[in-house]
Amino acid sequence: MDQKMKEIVAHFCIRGNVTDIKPLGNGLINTTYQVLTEGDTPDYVLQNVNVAIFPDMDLLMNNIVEVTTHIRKKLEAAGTDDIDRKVLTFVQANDGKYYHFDGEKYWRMMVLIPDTISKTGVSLESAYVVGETFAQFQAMLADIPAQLGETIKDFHNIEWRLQQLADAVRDNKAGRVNDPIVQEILGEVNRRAEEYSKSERLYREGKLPKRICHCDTKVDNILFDKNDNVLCVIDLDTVMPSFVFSDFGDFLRSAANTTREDDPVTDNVGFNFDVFKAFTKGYLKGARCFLTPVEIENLPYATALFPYMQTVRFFADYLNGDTYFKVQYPEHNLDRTKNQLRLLQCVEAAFPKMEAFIKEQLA
Ligand code: GN1
Ligand code: MG
Repeated sequence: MDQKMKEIVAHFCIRGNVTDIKPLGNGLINTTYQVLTEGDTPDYVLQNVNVAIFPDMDLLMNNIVEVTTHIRKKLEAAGTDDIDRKVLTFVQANDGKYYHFDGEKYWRMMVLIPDTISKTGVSLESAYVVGETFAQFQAMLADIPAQLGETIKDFHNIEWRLQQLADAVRDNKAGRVNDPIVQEILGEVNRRAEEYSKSERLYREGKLPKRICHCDTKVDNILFDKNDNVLCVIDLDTVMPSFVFSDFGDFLRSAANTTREDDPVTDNVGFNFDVFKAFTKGYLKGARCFLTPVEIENLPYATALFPYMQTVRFFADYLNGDTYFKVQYPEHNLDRTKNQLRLLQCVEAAFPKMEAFIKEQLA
């Protein structure tokens, strides 16, 4: 066990004797470790937070502590059992803060929820339950008294993402812009720009509200138990005010893709309509009571917006020379871009079907 890591752990108020510290998970932004302790004391999750991406550690941890505390209270009020498995518990450092700065990096610690399963895909049964869970998540946070900040400014603002892409093309930092495939993808992205900026237009016109959302609801960020029940959502860094489209669309982006988001074989990519149906059914069951007609009407748009936004983000990062998302090989972000673009095309082809299904659900 690395001595330096052990010292970092020692700054937090944890219980038990540490026996091992090892890497955990596959996030593209932060770096995560598992901290094992002897005997019956809990194990922990230690994370090195990427402050190049989340620059305000105080705001970030304040949001997270407010959100987890609020959810915990709601679960308690509802008489839910096993609450420690249904909401994350963060651990204070010795100075009372919820993070530790070691002079170079920022660290935070949470209690590890044991016996969980992380997945990259979902079954139809769990898609329904996840839909209901996200509706409940949004409903639970609807009356949070604290004012939450934007941990990443304009995170899911598609106009801003398109601007970043335009800047990346102009700057051509990695010299990748003139490649014919890059030009072809640019054409596909640009001809849709106006159409997909709809959410921001509706917002400016006062027709679309922002609510507290998770904003990173990919399947990997959900913990399941051994019986495929949803326990809780993790990766709370991006919890902030956004359109409900964020959680709905971003979940389907990963769950309804017939392959993983970085599969380089685009023929493997497809839109699993059964997953869409099951998830939407569960989501509407829980969210119908608070969604506005504009929100409901635009759920098919939301399903397409997120593959579109992720195409734009992976693509801009590729053109910038891979400075944001972790890559394993030089063309990784390009492969992710192609994958998400193909998913977008599949989702677009299903628009009439999605609309008909939602109508049927509301009848
Ligand atoms: C990032 O941290 P991770 O891997 O769960 C990203 C999401 C992207 C996702 C794509 C803060 O999430 O927005 O949708 O990768 N998070 C941030 O896999 O940018
Ligand atoms: Mg993650």
